Amino acid sequence: MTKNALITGATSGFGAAMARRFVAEGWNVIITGRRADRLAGLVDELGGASRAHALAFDISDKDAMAAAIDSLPAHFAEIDLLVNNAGLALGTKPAQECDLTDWTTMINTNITGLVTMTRLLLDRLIARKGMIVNLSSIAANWPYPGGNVYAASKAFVQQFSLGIRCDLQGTGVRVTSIGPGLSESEFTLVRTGGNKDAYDKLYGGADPLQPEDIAETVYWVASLPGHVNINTLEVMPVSQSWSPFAIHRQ
Ligand code: 8X3
Repeated sequence: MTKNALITGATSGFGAAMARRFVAEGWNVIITGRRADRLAGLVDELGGASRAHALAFDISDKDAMAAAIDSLPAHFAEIDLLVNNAGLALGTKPAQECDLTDWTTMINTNITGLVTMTRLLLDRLIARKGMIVNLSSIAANWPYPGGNVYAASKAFVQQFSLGIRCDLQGTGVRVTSIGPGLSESEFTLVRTGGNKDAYDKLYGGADPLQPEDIAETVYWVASLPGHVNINTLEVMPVSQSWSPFAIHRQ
């Protein structure tokens, strides 16, 4: 029986790469995002309505999300895998210079949107003994300047994943939190407010992770035998590691 994966934030980057990877392996996908035109283009690319179904909504709009899920055609209504990929970072400034609206937007998307989508799909996932893969970040475990609310939101994602694993014990539902490091995608253009120079500088000579690398990781996690649960996983490019603690001296 063909399996269905619902992937949030699938209009670009990790989400679009995951959709391509899962469809290539015979899964059907429900792809979600705000930009309906991009989703429609991806549905076409993935083989049309028999393989992919688009749900366009703003992840901070709970009613729109619930209505979209209720509208799923029978062919896509049973969900074997939820990939909570939608998320964003806004800004790299120190906390004392940050815009509070940016912080609220990150919390609404990275935390509230993710828990809402999870709650809305839990019964369907339990019915299928399915799986949840949440996209966290290395920022969940390793603080860096300017990470502030973004990093904290990703720590929430990681701990929420572990917490719901406890609650779901006995249901057969698997839960994984994946924390990518430096990755080349529109994520950085969003974070820097569209600053292409900052984008080029960040990735220059760094050989960062590509969306296909994370799609491969998610596919691997999802294709392990049903009794195996990867709890948390960090993935970095080889070029990235840690720095010494910062010490401010008088
Ligand atoms: C962001 C990862 O390495 O760009 O989730 O800070 S990194």
